[in-house]
Amino acid sequence: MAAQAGPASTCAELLARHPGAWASAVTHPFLQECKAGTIGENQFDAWLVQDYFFARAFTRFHAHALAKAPYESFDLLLAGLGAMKDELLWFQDLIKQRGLHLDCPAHPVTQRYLTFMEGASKQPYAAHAVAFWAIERAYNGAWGSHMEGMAQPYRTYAERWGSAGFGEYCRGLERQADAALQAASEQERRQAEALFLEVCDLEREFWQMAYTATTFE
Ligand code: HMH
Repeated sequence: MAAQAGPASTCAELLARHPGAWASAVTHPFLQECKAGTIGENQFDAWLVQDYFFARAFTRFHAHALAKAPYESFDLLLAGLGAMKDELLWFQDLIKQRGLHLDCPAHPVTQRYLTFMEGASKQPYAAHAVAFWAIERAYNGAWGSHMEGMAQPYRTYAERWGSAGFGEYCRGLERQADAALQAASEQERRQAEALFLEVCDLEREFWQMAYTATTFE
């Protein structure tokens, strides 16, 4: 694709323009070590608890998106919200099974992600919808591309975001983000591109945070 002046006008164009930023969001030694089965329990547990904090805030971000979305997107977004109920219960069960406590604070990286989502929730819909797609698509890419041959129990966990069904959901999010970008002003598209790049950074930092966790209780 030829480089164009002005901000990207589709999600595919965002991915094509920023391959390095995207790659760093979806590939990390954390994922490779889950695949090999060599990830430390502390590292995995740190990810699990911090991602539960993330998922709680993402549910609010999702609800804010629903509140702004065109009616044509309700079916997709309501199905997604229903799946969040299941996801939050999944986190709670796994945290209990692994004997983890939730009385720790959100890590500064998680906190930055939570603040980012609060801010993005107040942006025009096109930017919010692009951030939403990027967040879900990042996990689909990250877990999905490492899932083949992944050691258990991580393989089962990876299914949550790496499955064909989740991939289909991400394509739905992409379609509705593209529709919003079509209708957006240049200024809004610029905001969308900036949020996309922030998601890439935050995803990379989130993996790194879990990977470098040395103690967790
Ligand atoms: C950090 N990014 C992070 N956690 C998640 N659960 C997702 C994306 C997908 O919802």
